[in-house]
Amino acid sequence: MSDVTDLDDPTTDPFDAAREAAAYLARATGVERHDVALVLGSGWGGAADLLGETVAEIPSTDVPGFSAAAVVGHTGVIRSVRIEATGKHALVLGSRTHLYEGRGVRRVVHGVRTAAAAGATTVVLTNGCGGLNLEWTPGTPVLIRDHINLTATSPLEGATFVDLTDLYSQRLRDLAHEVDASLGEGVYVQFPGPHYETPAEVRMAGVLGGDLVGMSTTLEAIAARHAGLEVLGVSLVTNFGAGISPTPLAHAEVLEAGAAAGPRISALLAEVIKRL
Ligand code: 8IG
Repeated sequence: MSDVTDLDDPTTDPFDAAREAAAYLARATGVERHDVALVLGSGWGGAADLLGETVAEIPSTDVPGFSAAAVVGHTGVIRSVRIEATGKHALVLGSRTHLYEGRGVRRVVHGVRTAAAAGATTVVLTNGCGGLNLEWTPGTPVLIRDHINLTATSPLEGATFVDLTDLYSQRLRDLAHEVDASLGEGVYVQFPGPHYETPAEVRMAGVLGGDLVGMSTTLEAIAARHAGLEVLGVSLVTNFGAGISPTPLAHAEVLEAGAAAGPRISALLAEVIKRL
């Protein structure tokens, strides 16, 4: 019999797969409905610890359609957290599938679609990225105001025309600014990766109107909007984009900057989610 959650099978409906995954999570967590979803990127691993009580932890590989975490510093665990202040339930996706893993765009957005099928109306997409602004030293969180998708692909299939004006909710950005008025905002440019940019490509991103360069988020944001979710995007600038600073990029410095920023971004996430 065919597996309705096999995202590699072109006859699989990815929304059926997401519903299956959501049903699995409801059973495994005992939480019927999750209100908000959080996707944790590079440097954000510990940032969900202040949200509230962890009700359940599920290895993502147990959930239909999910694949193992591929990046050091990302954890392949899905957590159900009860938010202390509101009694709402958050689904915390500790890892994501990146486009550069080559498993297809359906897998990249499966987490977001699963969150929507689980009842979420809001998704907070976080990432670690390179910054073009010299004022954003490594460890600075920045709100995503808009994006430029340079992956040459879309999570949507067929004649699915979705309006992406205000993709990154003004309401949620205002709310984040209530928590931390000093937060900057920027345009996130997604490159396919897995290599970092050349200095010329970083300059190009700037000429195009970009402020942040990374390898995730835009495809998930598009899928989230299509699924009816309100989107908040927050980047942690973990390094200057190539050519912006004279120091070469290393994954170790990415992890270091993330760790140093921990307390600020943890409090930021917790306070924003309390206000949803
Ligand atoms: I962390 O400088 C992190 N992720 N594309 N460029 C791109 N992705 C990143 C970078 C960066 N830093």
